[in-house]
Amino acid sequence: MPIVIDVLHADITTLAVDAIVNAANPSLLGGGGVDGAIHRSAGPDLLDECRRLGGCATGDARLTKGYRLPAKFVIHTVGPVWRGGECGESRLLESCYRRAIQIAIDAGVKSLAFPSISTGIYGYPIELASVVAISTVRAALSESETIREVSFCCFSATDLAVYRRALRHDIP
Ligand code: AR6
Repeated sequence: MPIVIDVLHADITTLAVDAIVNAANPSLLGGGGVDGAIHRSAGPDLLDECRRLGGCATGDARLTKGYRLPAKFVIHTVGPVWRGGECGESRLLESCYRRAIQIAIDAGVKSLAFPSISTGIYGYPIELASVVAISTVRAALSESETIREVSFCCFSATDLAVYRRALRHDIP
């Protein structure tokens, strides 16, 4: 069966997929942006589980349950702060997508949704980040026999247009 890669305009906390990815910070104790929205929707048990994880390095990821979210799991990853592009940002962003896919495979996830990691508060230009996101996910999926659908969940119409363009230009 072919793997579906799609782009959505939605609030990621509303998606009834097996796992959603959170753009977290190294403490894993919540924050603004999509992280704040996920913690608000999941409820306080998510914060309790995150506390027990003891943080996460930039470029790495951790699995928790989804609690009150429609998604069964949350995969928390820590994207790089954009510092101009010469500080290993693209390598770290690739690592976020690769680690999240690996954790999803290990958890038996079939459907997975990503926000646009690092492109909000962390300032990574979305035109560059979307290309990294799509090409890394496509490459990582070639090693998966479980994942059937990956969605890139865009929070604004402008972001959606950028991702659609990047998806068209990426050569499978
Ligand atoms: N659904 C989908 N996408 C969303 C949502 C949502 N509900 N809310 C925001 N976005 P950001 P970062 C988009 O700032 O840049 C937190 O404080 C948003 O429009 O959430 O990785 C963490 O604790 C943007 O396109 O994450 C860290 O400290 C994308 O999600 C820091 O922010 C990512 O924006 C991480 O910054």
